[in-house]
Amino acid sequence: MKKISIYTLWALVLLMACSKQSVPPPSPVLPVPSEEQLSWHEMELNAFIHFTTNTFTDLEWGYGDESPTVFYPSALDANQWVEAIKKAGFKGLILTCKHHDGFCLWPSQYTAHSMAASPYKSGQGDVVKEVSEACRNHGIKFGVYLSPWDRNHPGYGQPEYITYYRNQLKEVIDNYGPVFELWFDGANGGDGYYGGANEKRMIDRETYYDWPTTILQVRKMDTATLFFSDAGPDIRWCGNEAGYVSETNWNTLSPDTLYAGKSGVYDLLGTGSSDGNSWIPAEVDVSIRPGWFYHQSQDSLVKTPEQLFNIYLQSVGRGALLLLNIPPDRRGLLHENDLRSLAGFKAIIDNVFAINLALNATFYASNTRGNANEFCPDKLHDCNKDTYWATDDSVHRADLEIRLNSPQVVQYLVIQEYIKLGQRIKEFEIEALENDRWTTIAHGTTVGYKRIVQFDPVETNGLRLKMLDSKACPVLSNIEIY
Ligand code: FUL
Repeated sequence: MKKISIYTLWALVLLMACSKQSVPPPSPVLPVPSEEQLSWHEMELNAFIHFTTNTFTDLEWGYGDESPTVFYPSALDANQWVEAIKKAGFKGLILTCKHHDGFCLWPSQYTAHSMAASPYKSGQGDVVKEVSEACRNHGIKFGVYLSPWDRNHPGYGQPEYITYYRNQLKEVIDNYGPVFELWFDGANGGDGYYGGANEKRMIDRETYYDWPTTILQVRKMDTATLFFSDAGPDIRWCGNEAGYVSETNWNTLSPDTLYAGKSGVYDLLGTGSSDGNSWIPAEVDVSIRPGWFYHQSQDSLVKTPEQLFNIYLQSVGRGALLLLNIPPDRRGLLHENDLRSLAGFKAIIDNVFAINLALNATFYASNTRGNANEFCPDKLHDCNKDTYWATDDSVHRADLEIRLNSPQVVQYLVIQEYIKLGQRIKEFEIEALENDRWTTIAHGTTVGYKRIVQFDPVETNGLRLKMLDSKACPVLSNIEIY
């Protein structure tokens, strides 16, 4: 028999070690999010600020004939807004620089219907500047709502208005950018002042704005800006203004299918579609008050911290981003009642998610990709969003068992897919170990960026996440237990 030399043996050992390290990562399930969309997902909580002449006229939709002189906040303090939302855990702020009434919160060179004609700071004021600077100073990302519908502009409905709108977009981005998100409202066309015409003007929503050209214009100025509209292209509306996204929430959607069926648009916006050809995640916009603008009559109707937490679970907890509107009052300040609710909301979040029991738990997986260390279940509680557990390609059903050191009362399981490689999970179940028996305590469908599953409190020393169906091998980056 031929002898194996020490060198050959050494080479074999090396080869085995290398092959162990070289288990290939899962191929992405397309489409996947862009870098900007990934950062947007991680923001989770953003604030919406509705503020304009409506605040002073007690309206929700100004007709467009409001005198700029009505806009007169007595104690406007953008730092107060930004400090409050930052303290409550928000990462971005989107300001209504112009709502449907057409009044501009900055001194636009393209219209007289702006701050420059208001008594605020004797016509020298610039709310967009104040807010964008406060955001930058406090590390909050600044976003812009610029209503496509303009009930003041005489040219609305004609091509000249599109030029006006694009000029204003450029003006706002040039002067106050960077802008992380541009919010294009779907409410469009109807009656209005229109420079004194006082008539009804309807537009063809599909063609009038020529959005692709506008979007290209902005992309040339800032490649990082994300576009929100009903159908994207970067962020979609969740289909309602009540504070929730569908329990089944795919980040994927084929925009051209959205209006094809005529019915079910709102449902489709809520669910997305598992076979969608674009990554267009859902944003849940909802107001802390019944109205989008401040009305004194609604001071007692501010949502409670508990209601806000519920909204959080049905938006962020279902893989969407929550855009919570908090409208400043006539002083130009966030009202005390709203501040109280925000602080209470934050306190609930801090309290519920205070101690992550998964950190010291032991994880077991029914399958680990290539038995490789880099894909092992320990990656699920290593506090590193760039590592993940994955199964072999052929495995689309898998179980994760999480053993706690001692019995604990638990009520929430947080699951995060590693969405850089696409959204995969279609259905899952959660079991708890009670008196040595596994009992099903929750059932769900999609996961996505984040899924917070709330169940009846149960005392247990073990949970099992059963992934029942997945588009491809499951790839999870994080698990938390509270
Ligand atoms: C709607 C608008 O008509 C409301 O006034 C508000 O701005 C809300 C966020 O979007 O479509």
